[in-house]
Amino acid sequence: MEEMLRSLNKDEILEALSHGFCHHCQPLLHERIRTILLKNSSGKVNEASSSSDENLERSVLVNMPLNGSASNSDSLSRGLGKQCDSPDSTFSLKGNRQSHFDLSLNDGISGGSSPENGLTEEEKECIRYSQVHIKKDFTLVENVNGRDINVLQGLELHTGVFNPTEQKKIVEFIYRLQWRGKQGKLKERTYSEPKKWMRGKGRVTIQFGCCYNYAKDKKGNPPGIIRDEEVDPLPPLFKQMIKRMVRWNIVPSTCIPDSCIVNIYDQGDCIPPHIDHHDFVRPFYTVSFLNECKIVLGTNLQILGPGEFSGPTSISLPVGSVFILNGNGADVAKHCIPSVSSRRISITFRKMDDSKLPFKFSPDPELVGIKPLIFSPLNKNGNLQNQHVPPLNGNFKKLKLNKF
Ligand SMILES: O=C(O)CCC(=O)C(=O)O
Repeated sequence: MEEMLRSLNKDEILEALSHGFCHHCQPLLHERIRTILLKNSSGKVNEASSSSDENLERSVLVNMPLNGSASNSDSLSRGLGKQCDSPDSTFSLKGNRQSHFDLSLNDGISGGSSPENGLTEEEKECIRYSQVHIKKDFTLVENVNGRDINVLQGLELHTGVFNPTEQKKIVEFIYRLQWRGKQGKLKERTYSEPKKWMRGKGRVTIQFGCCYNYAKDKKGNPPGIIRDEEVDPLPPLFKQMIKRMVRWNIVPSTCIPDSCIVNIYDQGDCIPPHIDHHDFVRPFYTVSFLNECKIVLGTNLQILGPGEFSGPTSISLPVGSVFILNGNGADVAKHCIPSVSSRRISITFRKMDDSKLPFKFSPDPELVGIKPLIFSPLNKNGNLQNQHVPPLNGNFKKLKLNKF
């Protein structure tokens, strides 16, 4: 038995031991095993394994290598050989500790972080960014108030933004949050789970930055942001995700999110048809994890039964992708997630309207002034370059990466 366990990696052991456990017990078991493994490997509990508030924060106050610049393959093909300028090369590096929950931009790149591959962090970030694929041409023409319009105008799907290694870190972190919510270690309005466990019952939600009411609550508060309720602030890992999305030109620097909702959908869970409340400005952004699922869209969505919704069109949301809702796609079309066939997690990041900020809210300085990567039209000799797509396994040393 011991021999057999030794032959498995950590994830396989976790999977084998927790298979069949309910969604309450699985994160708890994961957490316990991880703590034992960390204890064994370091002789004492690693800071990332502790579940105290302070250590949870500390474990994610980590140094994300942001001193680089990149382009996705389209802009690289327009601009490869051009200099990449990083206007915020010194942006907000906090602490030096490496952590289990660090998002490192070179994760998953062939050759990993070994120094022999000869790539700088900037070059690795270029490669990662070049792997992001963007789709913006969603079309569904519907007649609205007597006019034919594209009700999906404004939607964008960016795939490959968070790679499998990063997804795993983020999901593990979310399980830890879920566990802490269950233990009553998060603020009361941060964590909520549906009372009844049946198909179409809803989903677990974890809110950061503001308390959002989906429907009139028992105190009579209307739907929207409840300004006098407090929830926990955005965790550092989620801020790292936001920084990446801004740097990679996914999130405009004019609309940097200051709140988010984590949705944990167990099998059968759903979110009914809705248009997001205007207490949040547009655009807003949904990142998907664990399992691909379809988001159903249209001006007229049908409720067929518990968790069963239908509509004129749907878009598949791959894991690691960022789906942007803006324009008609956010405000004319409704959207919903019908009952999922297997567990899925999403994080929807949103910026609050200034006039709806919670009374005790103060902007997070780490999220102020993040700048997107910029590609200047010159190569290292000051000449314009030929346009070509970067060789992903090729020599990125050709790229001259300037820092301010
Ligand atoms: O889970 C998703 O992809 C959608 C979430 C959503 O629509 C919401 O939180 O309002």
